[in-house]
Amino acid sequence: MSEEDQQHFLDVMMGGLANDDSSVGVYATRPEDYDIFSFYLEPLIREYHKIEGSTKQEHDWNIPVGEYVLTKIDPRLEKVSMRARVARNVKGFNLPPSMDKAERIKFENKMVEVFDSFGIPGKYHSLTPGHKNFISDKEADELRHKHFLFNDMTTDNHLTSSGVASDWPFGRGIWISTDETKMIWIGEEDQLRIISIVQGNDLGQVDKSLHDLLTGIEKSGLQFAEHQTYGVVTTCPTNMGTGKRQSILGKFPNITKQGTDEKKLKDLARSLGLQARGIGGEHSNMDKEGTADISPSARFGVTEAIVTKRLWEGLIKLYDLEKQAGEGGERQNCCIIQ
Ligand code: CIR
Repeated sequence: MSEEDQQHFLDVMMGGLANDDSSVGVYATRPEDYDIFSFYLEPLIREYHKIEGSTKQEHDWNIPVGEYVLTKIDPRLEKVSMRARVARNVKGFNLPPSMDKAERIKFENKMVEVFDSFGIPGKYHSLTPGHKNFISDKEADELRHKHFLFNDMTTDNHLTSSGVASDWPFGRGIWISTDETKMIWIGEEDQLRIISIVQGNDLGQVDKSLHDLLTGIEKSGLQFAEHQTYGVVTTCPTNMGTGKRQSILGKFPNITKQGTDEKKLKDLARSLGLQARGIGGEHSNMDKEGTADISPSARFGVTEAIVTKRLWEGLIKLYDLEKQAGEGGERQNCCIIQ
């Protein structure tokens, strides 16, 4: 390996080297890292997404509306916060860990041109000091309170040590549709996080909303970075493939013993191919009601449609375990994790 590549490899590993609590511990700094360092990243990607043998990423947005309806699991799940997002990075730009301040600002301005012309009514809010759409700290906090805007990235050691959070808050912001169901993050872990949040009970509705937004952006002519095997290129290898993460915010007071035993829910979720996070995202805590963000872990080797199906099937099992835990279910739960 050339000296330059050795330096890049160190950059890729930095998040893990600096944080003992890393679960993955790497962030790609440029799309080509996935080829240059494939000796390391390929096994990691296949292990995380549980891929045996060789698989090439396929896409399929054919997701039924009216089928994955949460009230079928429990009639009380009438109004649930459902979220789906895809991570995207744009061809011709470095990935966020190795962007410099000028590149971050250039990228943000390129996106503002897209927002001005892509035809979905909404507004861009910038965190970049001096930007024409700049919002104050107070306004930013209000957007965080509504769970729209991402947190101050400098509070996350994984993001600071890897360079993802560098130059904060330059080149960062959020576009929000007028009806507040669609949003686009600029300059977080990926250059773009394209998101839909719907309060309701039909998982297919949130997919439809997200796909409409994604298609709108694609029509603007932006070309996303794509890998011939791994699908969409993302900063964290856990998002390679579809880049799609689909979740609901659910309450699991019985499993978590009123939020005091998060680990129990995380372990159960893992055994079902799901991930349970706190409501503030990766590495955040759950509340006293055991409110957790539940999503399928795999994004590579599955299509967008399969991600939704896996969430649905996992939720059926998880809510059943929650019910059992409420019925003094230590007995039943004893046999789930083997
Ligand atoms: C870790 O290794 O724990 C962090 N780098 C985060 C890994 C999970 N992926 C993510 O947030 N996209």
